[in-house]
Amino acid sequence: MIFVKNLKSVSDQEWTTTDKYPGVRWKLLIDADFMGSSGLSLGFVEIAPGGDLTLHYHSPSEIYVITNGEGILNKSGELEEIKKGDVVYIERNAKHGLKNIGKETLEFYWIFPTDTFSEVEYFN
Ligand code: 7BC
Ligand code: NI
Repeated sequence: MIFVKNLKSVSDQEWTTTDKYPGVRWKLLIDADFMGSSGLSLGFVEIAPGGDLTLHYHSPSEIYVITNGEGILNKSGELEEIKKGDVVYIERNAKHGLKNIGKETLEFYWIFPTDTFSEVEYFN
Protein backbone atom coordinates (compact mmCIF):
# COMPACT_ATOMS: atom_id res chain seq x y z
CA MET A 1 0.00 0.00 0.00
CA ILE A 2 1.21 3.49 -0.84
CA PHE A 3 -0.48 6.55 0.61
CA VAL A 4 0.04 10.30 0.20
CA LYS A 5 -1.10 12.79 2.84
CA ASN A 6 -0.65 16.51 3.22
CA LEU A 7 -0.10 18.20 6.58
CA LYS A 8 -2.07 21.31 5.62
CA SER A 9 -5.11 19.53 4.24
CA VAL A 10 -5.26 16.44 6.46
CA SER A 11 -8.81 16.23 7.76
CA ASP A 12 -9.11 12.80 9.39
CA GLN A 13 -6.97 13.67 12.43
CA GLU A 14 -7.41 16.38 15.08
CA TRP A 15 -4.81 18.18 17.18
CA THR A 16 -4.15 16.60 20.58
CA THR A 17 -2.84 18.33 23.72
CA THR A 18 -1.94 17.29 27.26
CA ASP A 19 -1.42 19.25 30.51
CA LYS A 20 1.87 17.35 30.82
CA TYR A 21 3.38 19.25 27.88
CA PRO A 22 2.31 22.93 28.06
CA GLY A 23 2.07 24.77 24.73
CA VAL A 24 2.47 21.53 22.76
CA ARG A 25 -0.03 20.10 20.29
CA TRP A 26 0.36 17.26 17.82
CA LYS A 27 -1.36 15.44 15.02
CA LEU A 28 -0.88 11.86 13.79
CA LEU A 29 -0.30 11.52 10.05
CA ILE A 30 0.79 7.94 9.35
CA ASP A 31 -0.36 5.36 11.87
CA ALA A 32 -1.78 1.85 11.79
CA ASP A 33 -4.54 2.91 14.21
CA PHE A 34 -6.35 4.61 11.31
CA MET A 35 -4.70 3.42 8.08
CA GLY A 36 -3.20 0.23 6.73
CA SER A 37 0.40 1.24 7.47
CA SER A 38 2.93 -0.82 9.43
CA GLY A 39 6.51 -0.69 10.65
CA LEU A 40 6.78 3.11 10.86
CA SER A 41 4.57 5.87 12.21
CA LEU A 42 4.73 9.62 11.84
CA GLY A 43 3.28 12.66 13.54
CA PHE A 44 3.68 16.43 13.49
CA VAL A 45 4.18 18.66 16.53
CA GLU A 46 3.83 22.39 17.15
CA ILE A 47 5.39 23.93 20.26
CA ALA A 48 4.25 27.51 20.92
CA PRO A 49 6.83 30.10 22.06
CA GLY A 50 7.71 29.21 25.66
CA GLY A 51 6.11 25.77 25.30
CA ASP A 52 7.91 22.71 26.57
CA LEU A 53 7.89 19.04 25.55
CA THR A 54 9.37 18.10 28.90
CA LEU A 55 11.97 15.42 29.60
CA HIS A 56 10.70 11.91 28.83
CA TYR A 57 11.78 8.58 27.41
CA HIS A 58 10.26 5.60 25.66
CA SER A 59 11.50 2.25 24.47
CA PRO A 60 11.30 2.92 20.69
CA SER A 61 14.02 5.09 19.17
CA GLU A 62 12.81 8.31 17.55
CA ILE A 63 13.73 10.82 14.84
CA TYR A 64 12.80 14.52 14.75
CA VAL A 65 12.77 16.54 11.54
CA ILE A 66 12.62 20.22 12.51
CA THR A 67 10.69 22.26 9.95
CA ASN A 68 10.33 25.62 11.71
CA GLY A 69 11.58 27.66 14.65
CA GLU A 70 14.29 27.16 17.20
CA GLY A 71 14.53 25.43 20.53
CA ILE A 72 16.67 23.87 23.21
CA LEU A 73 17.01 20.12 22.96
CA ASN A 74 17.62 18.38 26.26
CA LYS A 75 19.83 15.35 25.55
CA SER A 76 19.62 13.43 28.83
CA GLY A 77 20.66 16.58 30.71
CA GLU A 78 22.98 18.08 28.09
CA LEU A 79 21.45 21.08 26.29
CA GLU A 80 21.86 21.85 22.58
CA GLU A 81 20.25 24.56 20.47
CA ILE A 82 18.37 23.26 17.45
CA LYS A 83 16.65 25.05 14.58
CA LYS A 84 14.74 24.63 11.33
CA GLY A 85 16.51 22.15 9.05
CA ASP A 86 17.99 20.10 11.86
CA VAL A 87 17.29 16.40 12.23
CA VAL A 88 17.64 14.60 15.56
CA TYR A 89 18.18 10.92 16.32
CA ILE A 90 17.14 9.72 19.77
CA GLU A 91 18.32 6.31 20.90
CA ARG A 92 15.81 3.97 22.55
CA ASN A 93 15.19 4.82 26.22
CA ALA A 94 17.30 8.01 26.01
CA LYS A 95 15.79 10.87 28.02
CA HIS A 96 14.97 13.86 25.84
CA GLY A 97 12.94 17.07 25.84
CA LEU A 98 12.45 20.13 23.65
CA LYS A 99 11.61 23.69 24.65
CA ASN A 100 10.73 26.53 22.29
CA ILE A 101 13.04 29.45 23.03
CA GLY A 102 12.21 31.44 19.90
CA LYS A 103 9.45 33.84 18.83
CA GLU A 104 8.09 31.50 16.14
CA THR A 105 6.25 28.24 16.53
CA LEU A 106 8.69 25.34 16.76
CA GLU A 107 7.47 22.70 14.33
CA PHE A 108 8.75 19.19 13.70
CA TYR A 109 7.82 15.75 12.46
CA TRP A 110 8.54 12.74 14.63
CA ILE A 111 9.08 9.24 13.30
CA PHE A 112 8.77 6.08 15.40
CA PRO A 113 9.74 2.57 14.26
CA THR A 114 6.35 1.37 15.46
CA ASP A 115 3.03 0.56 13.81
CA THR A 116 1.29 3.13 16.03
CA PHE A 117 1.88 6.11 18.29
CA SER A 118 -0.55 4.65 20.83
CA GLU A 119 1.77 1.73 21.58
CA VAL A 120 4.58 4.09 22.64
CA GLU A 121 4.59 4.24 26.43
CA TYR A 122 5.88 7.55 27.82
CA PHE A 123 7.93 7.66 31.01
CA ASN A 124 9.40 10.58 32.91
O1 7BC B 1 4.61 15.35 20.68
C1 7BC B 1 4.58 14.41 21.40
C2 7BC B 1 3.68 14.33 22.50
C3 7BC B 1 3.49 13.28 23.26
O2 7BC B 1 5.42 13.34 21.24
C4 7BC B 1 6.25 13.24 20.11
C5 7BC B 1 7.63 13.65 20.39
C6 7BC B 1 8.43 12.80 21.31
O3 7BC B 1 9.54 13.18 21.64
O4 7BC B 1 8.05 11.68 21.71
NI1 NI C 1 10.05 11.32 22.57
